[in-house]
Amino acid sequence: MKRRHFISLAGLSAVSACVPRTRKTEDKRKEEASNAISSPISGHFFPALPYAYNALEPYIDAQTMELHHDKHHRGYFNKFTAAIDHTPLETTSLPEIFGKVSTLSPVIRNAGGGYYNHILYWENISSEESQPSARILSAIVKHFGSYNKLKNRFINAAKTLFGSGWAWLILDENKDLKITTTGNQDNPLMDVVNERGIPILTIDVWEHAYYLKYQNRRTDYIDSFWKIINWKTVNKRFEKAVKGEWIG
Ligand code: MN3
Repeated sequence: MKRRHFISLAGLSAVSACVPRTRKTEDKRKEEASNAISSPISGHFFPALPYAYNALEPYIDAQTMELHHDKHHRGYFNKFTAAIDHTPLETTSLPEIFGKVSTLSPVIRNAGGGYYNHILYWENISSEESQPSARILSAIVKHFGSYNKLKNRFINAAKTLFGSGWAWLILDENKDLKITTTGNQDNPLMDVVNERGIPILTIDVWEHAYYLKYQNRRTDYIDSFWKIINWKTVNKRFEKAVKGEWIG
């Protein structure tokens, strides 16, 4: 139940979380499948990367992807499940946890955010070309004026965020699309942030997401990110959000 709930929250489907999007060897598939683990207590699930480490070259390099997924993201998952397993939170859904995170231990906020945010991040980039749906484009024009204005504002938000954190496109409770940023591993589902909403698109601008390839050139990384957005996933998240799947 917990895993099903979480997948629904993340806007993923069981199929898209498991099916590799690029051709790879059977050994590679087996190795990556063995990377996917779940907590036997809470049922929270650490998914394998949905493509090969090098799938996003030259935009994001394989070494960054491997370290980012297998070390950073897995570390957040391990810390989060260690903090909630054998506590009343082991049966609490992620949106419920995030909705009262201000009352919980900082490790829940930091590791829980890191666990959830990275799943969205992997899923909203891809080597496959895709396009915004007509429905999200229409909402983008309504709220931002044009696709290019959304792009410029999102890139600028990510570029100017001071320190480590994330930039987001969200759908708020009034069903308005908004761009927002969060520090550290906070996300828009948390009761500690100023602008809350359902995540539609996100970029990780911690230095570990880009420093090996781009060093201090965060803007170049953000420009590359924009070229590999997986609009199929973003379109799906938008559709779920407009149906009233308001979380938190
Ligand atoms: Mn990261």
